[in-house]
Amino acid sequence: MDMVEEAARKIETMEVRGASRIARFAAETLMNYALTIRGDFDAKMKKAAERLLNTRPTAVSLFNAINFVMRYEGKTEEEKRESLVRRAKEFIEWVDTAKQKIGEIGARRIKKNSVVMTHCNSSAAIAVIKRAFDEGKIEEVYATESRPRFQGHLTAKELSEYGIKVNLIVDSAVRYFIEDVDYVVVGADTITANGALINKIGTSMIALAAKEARVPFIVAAETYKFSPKTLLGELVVIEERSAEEVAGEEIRSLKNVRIRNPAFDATPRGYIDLIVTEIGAIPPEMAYVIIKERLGYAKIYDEEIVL
Ligand code: RUB
Repeated sequence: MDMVEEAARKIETMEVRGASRIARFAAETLMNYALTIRGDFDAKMKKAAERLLNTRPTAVSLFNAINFVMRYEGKTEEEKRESLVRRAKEFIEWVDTAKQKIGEIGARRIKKNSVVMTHCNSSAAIAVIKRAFDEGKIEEVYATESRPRFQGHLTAKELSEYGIKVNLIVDSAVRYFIEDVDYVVVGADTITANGALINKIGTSMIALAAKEARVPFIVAAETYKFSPKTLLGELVVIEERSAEEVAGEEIRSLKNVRIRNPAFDATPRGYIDLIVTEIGAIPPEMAYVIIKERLGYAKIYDEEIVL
């Protein structure tokens, strides 16, 4: 369990972060753990899966990854192990190929000489930007710093190393610059059955500014970011992280001050022009179809519920 505990802590402390990376890492961890254990396979795997699932609550990619891997089959322990490893590899392959496809499809929606704004650090959004840049369509990018964890710095670094000109701005400067922007492209932690987007805190404010300025708002999201749970009426849990991420002791200890630090927010579907998935660019209204046809929600919930 040491291996699982160590992995869980890496997710909790955000050493491994971003919805896609977390999902891939969880699948990889379950696979490696399955290869090391002997005896009591189902119970040990279930415990490991639960530990990983309880690390961060918002990104449904983690739930989808774990459910995908844990639907292994087999009678003997060896058969189960083989099946689990196969499924984990299949999920990892899904993650890796989806990104490239999203880049290709998303880039087609970007016109020449475009300025793109992005928020936080999304591997899917970056795939679109890089591909559009390869096709000579990107003039420059506005990247928000994304307080309090400054994931925007990672984005600025990655794009800069790729040769893309980046304007790094504070989150509150979004509306100031939105008139200079042709598209907003962001990633997703979860997309609900009714087409709402759950992503890094501040995303919904950017969507508001984009709508006001008539700037297309594009979401880059693999199909494993869609939430089968929301179809059954479950609400997405928004993670609230510690006050220490926001302010130092001097401020935290003030008598009448309470620091709030939600890590994500919800953008209603009316603010979203397009969701670029690996199987096509769709309107948010099609979220239900993705959940039904791609994720097999009935299977997960009726017969094969794992967790
Ligand atoms: C990361 C974040 C990203 C999405 C999508 O939040 O909100 O926009 O996870 O990323 P955190 P990707 O840093 O708190 O994990 O497209 O890479 O899955």
